[in-house]
Amino acid sequence: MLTRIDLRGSTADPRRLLPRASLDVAAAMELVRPTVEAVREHGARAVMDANERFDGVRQNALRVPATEITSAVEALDPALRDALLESIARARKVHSDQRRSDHTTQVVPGGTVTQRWRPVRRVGLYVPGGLAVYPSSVVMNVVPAQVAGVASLAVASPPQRDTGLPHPLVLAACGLLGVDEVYGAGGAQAIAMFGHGTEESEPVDLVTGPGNIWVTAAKRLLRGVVGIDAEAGPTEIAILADDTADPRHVAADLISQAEHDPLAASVLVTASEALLEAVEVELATQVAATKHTERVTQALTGEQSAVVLVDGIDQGLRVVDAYGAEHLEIQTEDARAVAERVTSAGAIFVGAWSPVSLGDYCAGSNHVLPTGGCARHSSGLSVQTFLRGVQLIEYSQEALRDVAGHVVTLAEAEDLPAHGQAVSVRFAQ
Ligand code: HSO
Ligand code: ZN
Repeated sequence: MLTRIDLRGSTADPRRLLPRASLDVAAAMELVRPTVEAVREHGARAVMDANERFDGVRQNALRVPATEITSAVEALDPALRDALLESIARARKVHSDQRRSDHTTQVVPGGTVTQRWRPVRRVGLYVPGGLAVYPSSVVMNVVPAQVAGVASLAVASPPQRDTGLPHPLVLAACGLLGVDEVYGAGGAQAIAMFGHGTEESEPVDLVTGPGNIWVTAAKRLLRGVVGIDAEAGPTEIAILADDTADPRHVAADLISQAEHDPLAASVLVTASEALLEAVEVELATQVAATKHTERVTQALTGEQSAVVLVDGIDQGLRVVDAYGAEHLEIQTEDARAVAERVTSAGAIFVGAWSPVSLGDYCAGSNHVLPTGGCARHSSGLSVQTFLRGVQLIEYSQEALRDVAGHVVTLAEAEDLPAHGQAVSVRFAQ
């Protein structure tokens, strides 16, 4: 079912040989530009027009009434309520440990630099609709923002055709988290609403959250007007596995992320032909038995998914580093030691008992992670995403006098003598 890429014996840079879907975000930007412009000019009316066009529902207002959030919480199935509360509690526990404290460095006696961390004031969190419903993404966006101390937080998610409101489970998750500013808005128009603001919603300083290609395109158009966390493309799982891995687990995990989207990527990296054959057998039965067979088959047979055959763990590590997966599972002997050697991945799931779907919901980790190889330079959502660092510089007269000569020398070398003068004037008689 999976395309085979045999890299055994190859010394070439694996990056160009690895599968990856190509998304034409530049073309999408041209298509969403009129929507973004209309929202900038006409505000909420333009958001509602676009919602009507793309989500098929005419709304009277975008903001969800507080009573709707309360009733969504009340209508929650008790088991689902417990599961969401557990997910929230575990995420809070992990994200609380990510908090940063201010730190002052005494550079010299009388000369200090303080690194101060302050939360972004207002953020817009986007929760996608699409093929599934994502209350778990509400948790993953809201918890780090709250832990960081963000004062003002708005959530947007596409309106349902029958109610004009976001999905009840999204509303319920907002209610459980104490979020009361929620909008029924999807796609590019939601991102434009956050970035430009409307008569009913103040513009935000930062937008976070995954979304489809239209959301990504709108984020690119608005970058600069507003801060953007990262571009989250179709989801990806890479599994580095050897003979000790259970083929049933490997197949189930490849399928789990393929279920998100026909464009999702599932990549198995192994030196074991025996494992590869056993996984193929498992895939055949498990794909046939799963609920979303069509979507999963499309994802697994798409150009973005493959089995990559390698010589051993060392080459396997070079391959997974070059790929920079959103999610990487290590299902090998001594998995923790192997995981220690990985340098590029959004999140690493270590050993047989840490599947990606645990991290999607209840590990305590965050599931908003860099895709498309962005793990080579970016991180997943965390408390840090919602903090800004400011440096405070404070020198005494003596401390400045001691270093004045060096400042003047460097300023003159750069042919910026007024820089030097701004120091020496303070000590001129
Ligand atoms: N695997 C997705 C997140 C998710 N899975 C939400 C289920 N619900 C991207 O990390
Ligand atoms: Zn998932």
